[in-house]
Amino acid sequence: MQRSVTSVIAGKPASGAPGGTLTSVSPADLSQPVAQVALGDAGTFAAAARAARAAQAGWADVPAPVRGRAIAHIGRLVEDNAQALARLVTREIGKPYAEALGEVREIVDTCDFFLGEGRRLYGQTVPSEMPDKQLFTFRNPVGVVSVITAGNFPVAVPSWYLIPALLCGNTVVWKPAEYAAASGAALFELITRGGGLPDGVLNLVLADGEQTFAGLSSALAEGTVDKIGFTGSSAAGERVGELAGRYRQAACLELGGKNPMVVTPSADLDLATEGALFAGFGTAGQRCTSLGTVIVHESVHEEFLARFDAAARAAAVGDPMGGVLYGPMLAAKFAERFEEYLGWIQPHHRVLGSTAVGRITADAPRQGFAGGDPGAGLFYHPVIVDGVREDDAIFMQETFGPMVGVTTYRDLAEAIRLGNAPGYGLSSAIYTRDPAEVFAFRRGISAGMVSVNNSTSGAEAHLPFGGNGRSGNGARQSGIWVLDQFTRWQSVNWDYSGKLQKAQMDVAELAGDPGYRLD
Ligand code: UN1
Repeated sequence: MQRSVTSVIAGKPASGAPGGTLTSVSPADLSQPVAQVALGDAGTFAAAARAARAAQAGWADVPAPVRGRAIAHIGRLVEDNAQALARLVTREIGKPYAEALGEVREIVDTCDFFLGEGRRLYGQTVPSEMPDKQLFTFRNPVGVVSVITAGNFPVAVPSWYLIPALLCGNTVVWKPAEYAAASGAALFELITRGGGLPDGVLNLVLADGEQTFAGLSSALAEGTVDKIGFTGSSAAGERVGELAGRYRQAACLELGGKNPMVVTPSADLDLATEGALFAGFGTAGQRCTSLGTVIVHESVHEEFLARFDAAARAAAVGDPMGGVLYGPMLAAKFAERFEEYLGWIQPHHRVLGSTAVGRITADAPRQGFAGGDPGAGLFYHPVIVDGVREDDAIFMQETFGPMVGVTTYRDLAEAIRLGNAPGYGLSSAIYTRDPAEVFAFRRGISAGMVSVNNSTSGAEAHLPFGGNGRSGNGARQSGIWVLDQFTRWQSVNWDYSGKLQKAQMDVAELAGDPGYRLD
């Protein structure tokens, strides 16, 4: 079945396609269209921001517990449509079905967390330094939030923004990845219908990156966007952050990663191998939390490498509707970029993990490929690149795709230094049985997220999620922490003494006896 999807502004599907049309195709079989996408342009984005602005005051007036109930209904509707949504995600971006179901689960988890927040959204009562005066804090919605998301998690990661932003009383313009437009449009329907959202509270813009940037620029100039949430590449995020800064805004940036995994001499090597396999090659290495480089102690390097190689060779790659470790690349542009990363392999590297390097085809087959003709889709061999050095591009840059570098270390300080060297700071992992190593690693690693004896990927939906350095600007999503992204604190002081009491000046001081000493 082929769908038609378009932008939706103030509850109305946009007519025409000022940004052109595209056909989203299944990356597992490029001959299978998934959706016809009518793209908007900068004007579409700006119009959506105006609609969101017009709806914002009304939405903020809806009591927070009522908004929380809307989130509850959204969660139930997503749950009741979980299989259909997961199937669509698998068809559109090639994520294995079991993972797609997990992704949908992450939306439900997010709704479960925030439905109760509608009855909290706590402020504080704070004592005053003067009598007959009381201090308070309130959380106010920021206003209009513009959310721009990637397509590797086409529904879960958007929900991390949309659900708390709406709960807090903001209205939203959401621009999903255009190559995952059908999944985005499906989530949009589930949220607006499930929540019974008034028109304009959530608006959908389907557009390419440049038109979105232009539309965002003009919306900021018009004053119709108050907050930006962006998940995508570090390069694009830097542009968005710079633009936001011109309007005195701090965007919530969730960018790339070069996530290290340290394997120490005391590590359970079977567990570390399993973790590295899932972290490096799950989702075809296309998570921002995917494993970048294994930093393994030189004493266990050969043994770990042999196990990791064997596990990668044995892993099922193929049809994402089957029980595979990974399927195809998300879309053609990711396959093209991955080919560039493969070009970074150098003669000093030892390449392992599969029967060939590059695209899986009849001429470069993968032993045990799980599916029909691999050439029909964008399937790539897993690549383990041993012997990466600090000045290698493969060591320094994110290589979005099924590629993992391996290097060695002598002492933990060196492992931590290597883990931090690329300058990202999203996720990290250490495999060890030594608690002292766990805490030294936690303290030294620059990452926002640390896994102990676990994969770099697969964070739970209610812990702070986000990174430092090239991975972001320190913003955190998820759980209670994201509330600071979508609300602004307002402090109130209320003096009912009937006179002007001046802070810091009209404050009583009790006279103590500072000279007193015990005998
Ligand atoms: C991403 O790739 O942008 O922690 C998000 C994880 C997932 C989310 C990844 N829960 O791997």
